[in-house]
Amino acid sequence: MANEYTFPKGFWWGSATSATQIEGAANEGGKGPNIWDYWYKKEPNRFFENVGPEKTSDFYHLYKEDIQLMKEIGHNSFRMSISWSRLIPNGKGEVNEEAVTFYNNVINELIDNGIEPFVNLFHFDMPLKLQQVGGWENRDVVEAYADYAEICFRLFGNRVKKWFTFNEPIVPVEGGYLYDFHYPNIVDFKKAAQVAFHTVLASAKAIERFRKEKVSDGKIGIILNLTPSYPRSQNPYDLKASRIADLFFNRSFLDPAVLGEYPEELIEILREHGQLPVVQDGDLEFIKNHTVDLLGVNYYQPRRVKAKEHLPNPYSPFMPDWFFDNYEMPGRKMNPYRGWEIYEKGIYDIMINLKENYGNIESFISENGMGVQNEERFLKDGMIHDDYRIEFIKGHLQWLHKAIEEGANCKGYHLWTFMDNWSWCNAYKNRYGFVSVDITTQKRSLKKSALWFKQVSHNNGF
Ligand code: BGP
Repeated sequence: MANEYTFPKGFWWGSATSATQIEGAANEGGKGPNIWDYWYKKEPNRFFENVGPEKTSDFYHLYKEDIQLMKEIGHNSFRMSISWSRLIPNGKGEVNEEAVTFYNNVINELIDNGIEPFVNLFHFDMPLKLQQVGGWENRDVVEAYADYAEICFRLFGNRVKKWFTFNEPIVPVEGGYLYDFHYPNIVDFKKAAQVAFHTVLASAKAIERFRKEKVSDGKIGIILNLTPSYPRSQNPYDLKASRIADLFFNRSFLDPAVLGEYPEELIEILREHGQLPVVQDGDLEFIKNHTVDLLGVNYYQPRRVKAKEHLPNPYSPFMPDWFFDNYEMPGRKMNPYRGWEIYEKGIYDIMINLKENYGNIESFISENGMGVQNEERFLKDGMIHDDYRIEFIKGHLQWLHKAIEEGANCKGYHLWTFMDNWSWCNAYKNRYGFVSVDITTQKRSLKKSALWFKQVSHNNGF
């Protein structure tokens, strides 16, 4: 049967993961502690059903088996991250040879199986030793990160051709410094702004090191969670609120990473409210000269926004009068198993925005996915029949296809995620994988969506 939707030749089909969420072996192989290991010990009750990151999906031991499954379900590419504290247990200084062997083995195994490794350097997992000196609040950590990045390029850059400096760098800012859902659980806007700025600078520094290393035919990018922001109405207050949401949650990273400049309006707002971070001479020029080659877009749901109504916001200890409120638009389509909105057209809006306002930078969907609680309820004859996930992916791919037809420079689609895994404070609450994992036995089983995706990848469309 001919495809109704065919994607460009060589489209990247695969899935995304992160080290802390899949590797397990948190206290093995010479790994040093990161903030998740530490915070879990300190406050286990912050984690769903008190489950921490020690074991997760045990990719550290089972990677060979997992890579065979990736191959079986048609992956031509796969995103992983390197755990900074596994490679360099203290964050700086000595490199852990066992980690070098592990990542070499994984990278080689992927390549031997025809799967291109996409490697991300930082997915929320600050080495504890560096957090103890202030983490991203401390400018010295920016240099430590650039050194770590350079070590990775040297060790693996002869085989890895797609690199990413950060995954969703806004999340540690929101979680750790505004809304109290990540360690260090600080609520302080000024610090949040400093952390955000240092992350942008760190990304630029890693790009400088990458270009110096001249990783042949390699590209370096960043992965951002872009949440298109839609106002409740065309009333000027709602419009302004939506612009503020966009400036803070999308453009604060997107503009410097791709265009090399912060939006003027964002700087003005920060200045007006006395929240500008400390910036040293030359920093802005440095950022300007080190923009990304490639952009990963994580898209889960849009942001619906209304003007601030001065009501206490139960979700947020951070709520200055000049910010915005989230708006629960009546009639929006919801994922009944996770509670997030499903708005497939958002993916199209993002791509068209990149095409029109960001030089049509080369991009791909680096995460998109549907979390489901108690997914065992869909188990039938030994397989999870996740038809809802197939519909979810299809709906997004249709809009992505339309954007590509209209000229968007999108090169691939990675699902979040390959296999059910541990997720930050939610632990195993929401399942997202193509592959289900029994967390007691570690047995893997393909879900129905995995078999469907295999066809999609094989036919380069559906
Ligand atoms: C993204 C992160 C992933 C993953 C996903 C699902 O923002 O990049 O690491 O956690 O969200 O999150 P959750 O399991 O909390 O629904």
